[in-house]
Amino acid sequence: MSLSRRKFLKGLATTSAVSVIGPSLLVQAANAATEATTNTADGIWKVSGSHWGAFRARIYNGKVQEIKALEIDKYPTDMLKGIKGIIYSPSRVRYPMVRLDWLKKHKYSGETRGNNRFIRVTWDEALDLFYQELERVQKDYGPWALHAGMTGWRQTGQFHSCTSHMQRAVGMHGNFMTKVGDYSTGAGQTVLPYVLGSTEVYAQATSWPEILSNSKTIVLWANDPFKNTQVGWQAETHGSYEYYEQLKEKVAKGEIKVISIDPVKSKTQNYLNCDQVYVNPQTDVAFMLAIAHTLYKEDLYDKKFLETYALGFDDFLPYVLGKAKDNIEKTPEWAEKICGVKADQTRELARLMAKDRTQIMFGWSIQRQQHGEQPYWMGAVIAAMLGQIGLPGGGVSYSHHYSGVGIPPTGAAGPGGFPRNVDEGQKPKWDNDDFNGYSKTIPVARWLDAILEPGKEIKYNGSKVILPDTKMLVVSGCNPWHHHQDRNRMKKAFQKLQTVVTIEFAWTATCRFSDIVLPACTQFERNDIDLYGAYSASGILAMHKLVDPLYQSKTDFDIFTELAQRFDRQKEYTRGMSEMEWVRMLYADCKKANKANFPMPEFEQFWADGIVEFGPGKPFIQHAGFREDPEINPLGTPSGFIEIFSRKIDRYGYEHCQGHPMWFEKSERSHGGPHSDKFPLWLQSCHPDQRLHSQMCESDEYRATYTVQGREPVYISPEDAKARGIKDGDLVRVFNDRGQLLAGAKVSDNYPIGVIRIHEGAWYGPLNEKIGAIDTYGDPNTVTQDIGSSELAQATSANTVIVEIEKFKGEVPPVTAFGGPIFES
Ligand code: PGD
Ligand code: PGD
Ligand code: 6MO
Repeated sequence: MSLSRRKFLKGLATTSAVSVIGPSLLVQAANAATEATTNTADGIWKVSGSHWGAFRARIYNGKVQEIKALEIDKYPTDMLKGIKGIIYSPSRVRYPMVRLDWLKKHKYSGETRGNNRFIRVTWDEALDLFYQELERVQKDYGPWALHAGMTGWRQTGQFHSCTSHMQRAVGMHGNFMTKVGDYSTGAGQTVLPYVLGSTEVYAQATSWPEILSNSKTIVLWANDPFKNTQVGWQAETHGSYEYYEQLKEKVAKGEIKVISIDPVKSKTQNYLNCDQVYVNPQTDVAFMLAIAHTLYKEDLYDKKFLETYALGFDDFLPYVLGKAKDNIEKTPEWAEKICGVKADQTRELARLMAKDRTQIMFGWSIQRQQHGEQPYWMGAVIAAMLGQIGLPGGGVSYSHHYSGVGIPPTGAAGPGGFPRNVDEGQKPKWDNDDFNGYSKTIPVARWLDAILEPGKEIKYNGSKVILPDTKMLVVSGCNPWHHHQDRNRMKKAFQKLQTVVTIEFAWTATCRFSDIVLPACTQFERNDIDLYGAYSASGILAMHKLVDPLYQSKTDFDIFTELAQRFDRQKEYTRGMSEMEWVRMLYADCKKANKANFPMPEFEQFWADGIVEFGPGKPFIQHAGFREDPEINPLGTPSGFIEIFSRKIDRYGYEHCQGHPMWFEKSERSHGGPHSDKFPLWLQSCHPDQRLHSQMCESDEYRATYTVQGREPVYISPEDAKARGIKDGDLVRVFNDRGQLLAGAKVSDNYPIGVIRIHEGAWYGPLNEKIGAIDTYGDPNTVTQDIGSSELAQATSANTVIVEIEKFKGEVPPVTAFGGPIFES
């Protein structure tokens, strides 16, 4: 196998005239050696992978000098240029650090938390303190007082997946509060199981070849896949871009019509040169109801499909016709006043979708808003009315912009990972599961409420949650001072916490607001193994250590081995195995699982080659089985059918998520919505084109390619800029009643009046720790709103936020976000 594979790679290397799909985004795949580790005159080349792409790195003089895309990645991203800057960032956490005031002055008082004054301690001192704090909290309070349940975009690699290491080790010491759901798809993954029977957001969707040969219309609803498939949850190889290229050709030839329903001209729209339907932000449900109204009134809906595959259309219809609930008929004219889409255009779109094969593809941003459950539910209703669910190139999907979804899947098994939990039969040192009446698990985005309002009872997904009185936080593999909303509210909450421990390699704002910071190394300083292609399971990649851990950093595995040693659980934690023994075992288990269908070489061969490819996948059509026979292949909903009306949700009796999808006004909204007279601009905090959240923001040189006067860009329409006397390149202040931030104006025709954008993940750099202090770099979460989507999902509502913007006047403060802590000794 390996010989033929090598030949194949050599062939690629000599004919590497790969297609390039946009000079600003993609760099040409590199000619490179074909072995995982190759010695050349100017250094050693090693194979590895990352969220940003699989690559080869040249190491010379003990330093990573160069990164080139791996040959299998034909559409590498520009972000590969930022990787070196992560390793050698001036913002690296170099040593174990402890907050000065916490250590020396008033321990457990958070008054000055965030002042960034730290002192260096030894590893032993830091780990002793960490251990003592775990002991104290379990002894004085109980498991409810410890929150170690947060997760996030840990770097790639199945063995070193760092949150698993933290949770296994801390879990061997004692129990802790944990979370359900995530920030990405909280509202969607909660409502869709009631409607379509699975989360859908983390499900395989119809393969692109099927779509390209069957769809006549593709509706990208709040979806920018060309931007967002640049990064993946596992080692990314950008297989989807081949299909985007084909789609672009078909759009140019008029064979497929693509419509982007988005207030902004997205990167995908610009790339495909496709149509756009502009919709006022946060108003899509009104628009969708009007589409449903047209489909019904013009008899364009599929009655037979509804009868055979769906339940509850009759319960929903009176609402559309104005005969129930608010008694307003959801005509296109009614919707126009809310969503800004002309009534005739709504009718045209409805007719177009009903005319021929139509695939609706949702992005996720639209459900990270107040009542974010509604657009997804309503999207499923429209798709059911169109009657194409289960057909190739028809129906609705919620994941086509994510991690290899849509690339024909091979069905091969990927390697397993390091266990997150304690092993069966093992007990934690503090074997106490008494949560004192508090809930053990809370909806992910409500952890700050728990600190601020302990004991509060909230409604959640048909049950009640009692928020635990959090005293201590342990953070690894996520960055809450990026991912959570409303920084000033966070500051208030963090003043109440007793102890915050963060394990990190980058001195993020989360480190700044911690008490103990332990320096982890990056993924480039350890050996690992990963699946590549994610949902397509295209193959397995070796992740070779490029350089030894820098400064005093250690792998998370080593850090938690040493912590576990302090309560005599070292052996249980490691199972007596080293890093490479684990990597070998994960490979061996995977080889065994794939034995019948995907023969894999011995480990040594794999490690030397750097890659195992599983070959091309097979086409997949979402919900085809259900369409073929809904009795034999029912959906996972209570009835087994598509639930346009959910009795279960209806019975919960919630105000903002009732028995069928509905339009609800938002707490704040631009374009004539609530409070828009005071703050007229909608701030969207979409996912960055040149980062993964906050990761790579620390890559100084790469950051300098997009910043404006050293600040995060805020994109604004020419009209809004002109009205405020703002020019491209100006320093501006973005503000509302919750906070204020500095950013650099980028005036762009892609934005309509009333809409501005700052990409999420811009590092928070407050002028000081005081509540209200200006953020000097441009983190949008300085001004976002921290409320739950509804009683159903309680998910983040990051996109329900309005602001004002002005040219910055006065003395310009320096950017405080980068470069690490203030050393006191
Ligand atoms: P990252 O920046 O990826 O963000 O939030 P998340 O917290 O996942 O943070 C990962 C952190 O883990 C980084 O600081 C990185 O250095 C660290 N890390 C990575 N690998 C390792 C490792 O191996 N060891 C250790 N010790 N540390 C490591 C993402 C979240 O943000 C998500 S998924 C979404 S969808 C949300 N999106 C938005 C949004 O659209 N708008 C706003 N306003 N806010 C959002 N927040 C959410
Ligand atoms: P966004 O870019 O935030 O992406 O994927 P998600 O789909 O959430 O938003 C997509 C589009 O939605 C934008 O064009 C925006 O204008 C539009 N939109 C927002 N609100 C509305 C609305 O109310 N109505 C309509 N019609 N459109 C709206 C995020 C996904 O991306 C996630 S969760 C993660 S964790 C990954 N993160 C990254 C990343 O950080 N960087 C990159 N490059 N890629 C990623 N991919 C993943
Ligand atoms: Mo996400």
